[in-house]
Amino acid sequence: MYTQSLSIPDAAAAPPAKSVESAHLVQKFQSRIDDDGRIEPQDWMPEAYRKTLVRQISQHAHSEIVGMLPEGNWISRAPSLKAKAILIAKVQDEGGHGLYLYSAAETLGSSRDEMLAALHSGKAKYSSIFNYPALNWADVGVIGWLVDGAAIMNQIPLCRCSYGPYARAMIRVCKEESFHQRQGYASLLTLMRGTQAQKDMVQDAVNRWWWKCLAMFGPPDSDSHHSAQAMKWGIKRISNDDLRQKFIDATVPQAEVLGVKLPDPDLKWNEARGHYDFGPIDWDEFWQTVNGNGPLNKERLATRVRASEEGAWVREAALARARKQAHTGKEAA
Ligand code: BYC
Repeated sequence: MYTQSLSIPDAAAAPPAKSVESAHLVQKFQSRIDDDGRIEPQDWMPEAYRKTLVRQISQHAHSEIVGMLPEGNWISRAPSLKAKAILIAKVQDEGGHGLYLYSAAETLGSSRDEMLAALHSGKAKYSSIFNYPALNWADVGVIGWLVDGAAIMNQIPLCRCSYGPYARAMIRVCKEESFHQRQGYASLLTLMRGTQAQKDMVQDAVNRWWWKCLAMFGPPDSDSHHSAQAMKWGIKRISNDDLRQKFIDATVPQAEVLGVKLPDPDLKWNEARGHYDFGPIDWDEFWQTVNGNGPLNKERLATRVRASEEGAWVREAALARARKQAHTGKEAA
């Protein structure tokens, strides 16, 4: 799907950056974006555009594979065989999203090894939300409903991102995320039809995840240092604050149907704005978590590093087999 990466000229063959980034090329590039065209891997692009995309797409890929961990912990404890099968499929989907996204980032000339090394060393970011624990079975449903729900809200506009491979990868990711969101909601509906203890468990999970999901959309627009340029380049189509508001507006009626209370005393419909007003988000806590000091940052990273080390022999074996096949293929030809 992403073999175009192979046709990217290598650095040695490319003319010096300064002469390449001439006004003419920049103007042609920007006009294509302004006309809602797509930039493809073999097209000329400013170095800063390429770097921004590698940063965002690799962070996104890391979020998918770190995002497998909180739910993955519940596979062995799922309350029924059916619930276990659904959860395994969902966690596997997230791994698949990571693969599409690493592949999309590779078309920009960044290798998967480099991207994973940045994750493992703690240099690269991934979504803040995955540094919180999934404490009970209701958390698994709430992650589907709210975390995947927030993810879709943020990712639907990325299907129109100016960079072709990212936009195309997002189409499939969004279809699968929508399914995840619905299965999470369905699982919560089941619990809400159960005993008082089950209802309390759902409410407790919603109380713990709600504010963290609102922070997933990123800092307020006034503090979002990448937004203006990302919007100009057609990477971001809707701002952090506008997406957050859309998510809240869409989620309040879902919470009413479910029968849970969203933990915000300031949450109320504002007729004049045509939106729900909501209370202040704890941005100090968000930045603490983003900067490595959330409840589970160290544990999540250690788990990924261990998985990578323990899987090294599989990668080595696959490479040895590929080399052997290439060699035998050559002899046969
Ligand atoms: N967590 O200038 P801003 C999923 C960082 S996967 C951590 O607004 P930008 C799922 C930001 O990186 C969900 N860091 O940045 C998976 C920047 O720092 P750097 C992941 C965050 O890029 C499995 C700084 O704050 N989705 O849902 O314009 C199971 C300033 O921010 C966060 C994506 O990755 C955060 N929440 O906007 C279930 C979507 N927010 O890089 C579910 C693609 C901000 O300068 N990414 N930061 O050091 C995006 O749309 C954008 O990158 C963001 C941030 C909206 C996240």
